Amino acid sequence: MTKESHANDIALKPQVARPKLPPMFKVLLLNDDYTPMEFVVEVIERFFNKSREQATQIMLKVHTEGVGVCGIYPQDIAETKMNQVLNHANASQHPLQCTIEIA
Ligand code: TYC
Repeated sequence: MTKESHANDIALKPQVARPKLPPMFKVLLLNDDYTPMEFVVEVIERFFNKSREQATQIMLKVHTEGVGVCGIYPQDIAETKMNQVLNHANASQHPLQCTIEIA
């Protein structure tokens, strides 16, 4: 048997196609005592593409429980959305806080 044919006899483990998914990040809103509810609902509608009804539910969850998830995205998109929320809140002089956390 030649060296080449022997090399070809080594059994290879059947490879399964497992396309690697990117790590996902939750974008969280935090409650505070000053940001108007209406402003928070508009933020969730605008930056997280939620309906008025969905945005209201998320806002109320944050208001009552202290924190709520607005969406889950790959890291670069999650960071962009967090920064958009923080820039808009700062420009509007509201103390609304937004953060990201690995899902
Ligand atoms: N707690 C605020 C109020 O009573 C409303 C609010 C909800 C603020 C969600 C921030 O992420 C927040 N006006």
